[in-house]
Amino acid sequence: MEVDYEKWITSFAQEGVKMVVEKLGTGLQNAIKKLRKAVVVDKKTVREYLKEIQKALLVADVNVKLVFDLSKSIEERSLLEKPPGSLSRRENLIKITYEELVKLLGTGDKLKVSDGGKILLVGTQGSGKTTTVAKLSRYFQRSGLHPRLICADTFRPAAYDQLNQLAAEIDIPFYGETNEKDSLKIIHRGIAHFKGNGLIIIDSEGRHRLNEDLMQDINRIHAEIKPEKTLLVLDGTMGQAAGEHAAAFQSSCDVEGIILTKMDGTAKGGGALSACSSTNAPVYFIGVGEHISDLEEFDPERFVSRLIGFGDLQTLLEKAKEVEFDEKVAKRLLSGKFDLNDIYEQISEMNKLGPLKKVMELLPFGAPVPKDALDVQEEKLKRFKIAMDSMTPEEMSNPEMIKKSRIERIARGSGTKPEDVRELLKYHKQMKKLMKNVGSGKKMERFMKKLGMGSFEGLG
Ligand SMILES: Nc1nc2c(ncn2[C@@H]2O[C@H](COP(=O)(O)OP(=O)(O)OP(=O)(O)O)[C@@H](O)[C@H]2O)c(=O)[nH]1
Ligand SMILES: [Mg+2]
Repeated sequence: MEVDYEKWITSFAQEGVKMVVEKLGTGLQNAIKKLRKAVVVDKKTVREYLKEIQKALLVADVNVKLVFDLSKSIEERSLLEKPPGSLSRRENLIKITYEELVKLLGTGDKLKVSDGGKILLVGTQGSGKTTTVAKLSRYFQRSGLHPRLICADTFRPAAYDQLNQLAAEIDIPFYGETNEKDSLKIIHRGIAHFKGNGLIIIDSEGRHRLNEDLMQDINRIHAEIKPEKTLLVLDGTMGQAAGEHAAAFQSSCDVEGIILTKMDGTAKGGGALSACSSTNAPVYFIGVGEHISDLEEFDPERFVSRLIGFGDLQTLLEKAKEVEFDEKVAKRLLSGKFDLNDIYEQISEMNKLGPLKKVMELLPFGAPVPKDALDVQEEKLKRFKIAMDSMTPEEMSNPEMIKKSRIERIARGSGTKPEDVRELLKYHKQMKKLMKNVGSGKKMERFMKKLGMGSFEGLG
């Protein structure tokens, strides 16, 4: 079944990054629309599609080299990789585009910091550091940490008042000095003042990458203070220059993460992509307004989904994922093993894929599933999982060794009943038998062919 890409031009975009999504997104979505209309997907179509993608990225201020690297890897992958499962070449091309864009933006992991640590914010003049220090401190405060702010900007006279005022607004301890010119001294005294309590967030003064003195100064601060995290605050409206700026900060103070600001304004988003690629650091947050609450956690997958049109992209990705899951099960079958680890994985996977029946439909065996295997309720499966959490690795891979005393220990340890454990063991036995039977049937053969795994000789 073909996906209706036209539906992709949606208005689901969240207020915050609407502009970016509109500007960068429209071009990408148009490329996809054209791809959909193409009669055949041959080399020429792929090349034209890539040209459209390049154009969209360039218009959105993505760095030229990056654009070419990106489209090259999309092209290479689309030529090399066989579309997974029932995905068409067209769909696979879009899936690859999505994946390459996500890869560029980082892992999607959350920023990890704790009380007792220090965060240093660096960035160019007016990029939004001071505002972001306040936003971040509120964010951390809400997640149960105890932020403390230090103003280390001795350059702009109003800097002290600006942060002091913001800190007072959200009731967060603040340290700053108005008569000291050496920012390093202020930081040291600030740290002493807070006696190592809480999470210290340091606001530094704005720097231009071409101003050697200032860059050396931030390098000195970074080297001496040794913050747990150094975050680069980058103006999202910056465009092509963002990459160079980010690289300059990277070389002077090991940027470990990026916060993109002003994503609510005229940002085209391309600068962000360029900056990420030149620092190799992930974007953790985006600023979407001037208020303290205008900070969002950044999720690359969601962001790129929005860029290239959410809607059916999700369906498409799930379609590919289901196949990955099928493949895993099939490989286990080929190896002749099927133990509790597989059941555990199936249950965990189910949360993502929906109810058991659906998972069963995906599995290669189709019809001959015993009714009571299908009727195992999700509630029960949850208990199975809890019971398995109390098993040793040996028990998980050799369920046959689990006899009476082990059953009792597992039930006690997991707070389940011995009947649950026994039922789980029975379920495993049933499934294993089923797998074995189906593993040698015609259906399996067809399934393996579908996966491009060829024959499966050697399976008993
Ligand atoms: N619309 C919008 N404005 C922002 C955002 N973040 C910061 N600003 C505005 O950008 C301007 C500069 O912000 P600051 O936080 O003072 O920037 P800075 O990096 O500390 O500036 P210097 O200390 O002079 O280097 C202010 O007017 C902020 O209100 C954002 O996410 N969206
Ligand atoms: Mg400032």
